[in-house]
Amino acid sequence: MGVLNVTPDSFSDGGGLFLRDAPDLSLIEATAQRMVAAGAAIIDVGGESTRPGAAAVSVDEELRRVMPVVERLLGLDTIVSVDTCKPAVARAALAAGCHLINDVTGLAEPAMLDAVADSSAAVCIMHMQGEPRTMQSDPSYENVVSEVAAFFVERVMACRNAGIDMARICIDPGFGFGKTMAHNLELLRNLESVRMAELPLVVGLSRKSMLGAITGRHAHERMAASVAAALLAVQNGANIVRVHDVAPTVDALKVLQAFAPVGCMESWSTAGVSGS
Ligand code: 7PJ
Repeated sequence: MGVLNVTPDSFSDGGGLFLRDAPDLSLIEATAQRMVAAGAAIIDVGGESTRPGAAAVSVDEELRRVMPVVERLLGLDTIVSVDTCKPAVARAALAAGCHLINDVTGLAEPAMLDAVADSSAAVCIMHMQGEPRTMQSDPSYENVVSEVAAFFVERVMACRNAGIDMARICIDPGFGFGKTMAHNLELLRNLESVRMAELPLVVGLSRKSMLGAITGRHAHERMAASVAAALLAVQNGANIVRVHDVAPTVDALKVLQAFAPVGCMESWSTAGVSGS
């Protein structure tokens, strides 16, 4: 899953896809096309920064940023994902034909459940403790692994009650979302313990601050650290990795796949490797 931020204030790519306060559609399409050519199967479009302390964005502003991009990307041969927790944005994106709603609040808003249920699209349920503005102030858990696993059970049940079939759901432990370094490490080491049935596990570690804390590097210098983290995530069971640097990640995963024991990466494929 390649990350395509259409925010003027994203911490990891600094709003480079904006032209005088509006999304630069030609540049955005070219960027997405490059990710697809490099092996991304999904492009995740986000119009609201969820980094710790980021300002909230209005519905109108998020629609203005995201919708032209979604419409443009639907012309490409890729799965179009929209990273939003706003029902109005999800409804508009789904009406336009987007394939996946990626909600960092795990469909916390009841209207989000209905928006997804009324479509045939897939959904990614991510775990977060607290809310973006304050989530990193003092995250605390008795047992982060079992609490994240219990959250997935509760949210998947809510989805099913709303009429969203299991086959449409993937889950994500939400690295860095209301989690200390120790919590993130605990989750990564025990990724299989948060798996629920056959649901695909999504992991996003790309350029995150835990990699900055480990390497001492700024967001735009974390590519090698991010590739290493993606490899670890896949080795530990991730089925989808959400990354900014698609080409180097796909190369690393091809090497992992070539050397991995037969059968241990059955649920993993990249467009470049398998053609699927
Ligand atoms: C994630 C996300 C993640 C999913 C962001 C960033 C912050 N969606 N959206 N998983 N992170 N599913 O990219 O650093 O980890 S925004």
